[in-house]
Amino acid sequence: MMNVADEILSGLVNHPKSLSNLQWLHYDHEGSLIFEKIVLQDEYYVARTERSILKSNADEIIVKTVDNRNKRLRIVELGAGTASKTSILLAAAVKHQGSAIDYFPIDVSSSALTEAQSSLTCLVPDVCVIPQIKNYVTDEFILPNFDGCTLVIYIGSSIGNFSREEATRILSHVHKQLKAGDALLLGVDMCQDPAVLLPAYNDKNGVTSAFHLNVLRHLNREFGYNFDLDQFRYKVIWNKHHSRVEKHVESLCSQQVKCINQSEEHIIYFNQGETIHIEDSQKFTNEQITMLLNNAAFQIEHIWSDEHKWVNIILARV
Ligand code: AVJ
Repeated sequence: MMNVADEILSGLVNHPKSLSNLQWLHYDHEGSLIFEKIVLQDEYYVARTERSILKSNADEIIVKTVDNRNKRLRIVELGAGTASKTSILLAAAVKHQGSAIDYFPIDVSSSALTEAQSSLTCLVPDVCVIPQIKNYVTDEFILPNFDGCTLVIYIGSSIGNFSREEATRILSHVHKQLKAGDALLLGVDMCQDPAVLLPAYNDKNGVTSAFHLNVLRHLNREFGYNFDLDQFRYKVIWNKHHSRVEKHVESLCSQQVKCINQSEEHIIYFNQGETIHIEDSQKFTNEQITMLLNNAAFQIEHIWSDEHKWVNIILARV
């Protein structure tokens, strides 16, 4: 297995250049803060829509998840961030169970988890928060034994940031840790008009642009690169064939970027207009998402959606 610095370098010397398999590079402290601003942008319908589906259906989601009233529930969340949407489900779970519940948020950003913990303490005091700072793609998360129902929450359509193989691997790994009766709650963004999709990833305030350019800043700070952020710009493309929004960072001129790592020096050459493919947001059809879940041995039990069918929240069973 390559180490992280080598993976980054190889992504940058490849043609075409791509870091889209290193999603977590977006979520340093700064990036996590910018992401919290993205979800407030008018154009970014994904978070807003998902929140409203959760608000309208939280009780039903919990009732359907815990099919047996005598069973206790615990909730695990992949890529929990600040858990602001999850608080809706946690409140419904506490109400349903009538006692405190354990919540295990997993995220690469320790600052986001700290924020999650302190805001939940105020919002839903009957939740016992047990955070794990982890990259759920590369690291195994281990759960203590539990004689009840485990619900793994994976919302925000983050599954869309991964290739099909990786997405299957992530879901299969979740499946391996669950037992009969446990469930997965998956939030996915569905296929729709590029006229809605493109602005969602290119807001007029430039927040999404800043989010992606911040990856270069992260590389400068942590991995010894010297990207000049003024010489790059953010570019978004709708790839119809793959049904995904592709996010790129484009070089504004022909230039060289240096990387000094463990006293070795590397030079990355950019042509004018050359891009680094930095992130994908896959948009799913019903068939695609069903297949993805089935490939990871999950069965769809129920789907909640919004009036436009933009976002689906899927309860899937082991
Ligand atoms: C992390 C999946 C919620 O792809 O929609 C938002 C990340 N990137 N704007 C998405 C993102 C640019 C986001 N999710």
